[in-house]
Amino acid sequence: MYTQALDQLSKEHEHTPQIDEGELNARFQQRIDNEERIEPKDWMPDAYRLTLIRQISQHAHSEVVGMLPEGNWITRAPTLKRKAILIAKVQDEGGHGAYLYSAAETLGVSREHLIGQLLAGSAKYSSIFNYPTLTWADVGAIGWLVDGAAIMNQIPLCRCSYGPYARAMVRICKEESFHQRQGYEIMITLARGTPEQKRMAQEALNRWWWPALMMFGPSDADSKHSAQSMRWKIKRFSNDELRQKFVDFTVPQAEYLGLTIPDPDLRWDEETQHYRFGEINWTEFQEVLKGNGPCNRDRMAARRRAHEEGRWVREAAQAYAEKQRKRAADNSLKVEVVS
Ligand code: FAQ
Repeated sequence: MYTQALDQLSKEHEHTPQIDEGELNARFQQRIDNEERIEPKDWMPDAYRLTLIRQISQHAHSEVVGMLPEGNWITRAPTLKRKAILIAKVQDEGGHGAYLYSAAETLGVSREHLIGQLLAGSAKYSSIFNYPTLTWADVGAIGWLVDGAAIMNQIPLCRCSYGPYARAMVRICKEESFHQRQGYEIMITLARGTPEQKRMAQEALNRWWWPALMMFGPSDADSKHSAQSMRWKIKRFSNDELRQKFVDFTVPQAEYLGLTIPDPDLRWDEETQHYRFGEINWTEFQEVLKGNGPCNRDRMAARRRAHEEGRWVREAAQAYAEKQRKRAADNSLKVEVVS
């Protein structure tokens, strides 16, 4: 489908080699400012391409590594219905990874290369997936808070300037929205259950609240990519803006559950009409990014093992595709000979 993309700037570039890089950059920025979508075959600055490859591949890795914390509970889900829902959710996350790797491939990088970077430990994925799921309530808290934070960050990505990424996000956001509701429904059930179930829900909120706020990335003052990504309309809101929206949206939900957000500094500010919240532990965030979170090593070991165990499936699929290709080639030869 991408081969049909309009290719105005590239064509102009081909036929009028006198257009210099500065002029191409200016025209590119003009297209962005006019809210035009950039498509794979369009001319784009190298830095724009690299920024997208970085962000989309980190996003894809996050979806795939993100299958692990909840996958841990599939065999122990409390009922058959919960198990079926959880299997479907975890499978959706794998699907999101697949669309996102495809979106990254439209920028001229192979999926094998990106997955190789993840397995070699040189690629980032979201900090949130380096925390453990100790009880069933963590599955509820992940759906409510982690998918909730993911939606807050990803709805604006549906308007990202790069077409394939924006289009992938539309379906992903619909599915994340279902995930968020199923998580909140688990939390409602636990919060209205026995005192022990309510305690489990509170403890899960205590564990996931701060890591969920960290998902939005460093504060605006420390976010090295935000300014440029916002000029290119890859990002539509800054990290702090989205984090604030998430807090404003989620605090009333916690109140409805009768649970307490683990932040003594949290308070409603009449003047700004926003919740004020305490200082995030940025040292913990940096440590998780460096690979020193509670589960970084386990997550990487699990991905590497899964990659090795899936090798025969990839090889079998390739061998089958090759067989089909040969058969199609032989058949078209026979048709030529007969005619
Ligand atoms: N964890 O300058 P910025 C999900 C890195 S999907 C790890 O602010 P940027 C679904 C950042 O990459 C969750 N690294 O960067 C699900 C950069 O590193 P680099 C993932 C982080 O790109 C739910 C450096 O710090 N979502 O949850 C984090 O402008 C449930 C400087 O940061 C996405 O990926 C972090 N939290 O903004 C699945 C959404 N934050 O490359 C299963 C798309 C920052 O310089 C179960 N991505 N870093 O080495 C984005 O919106 C952006 O990339 C941000 C970061 C907002 C994450």
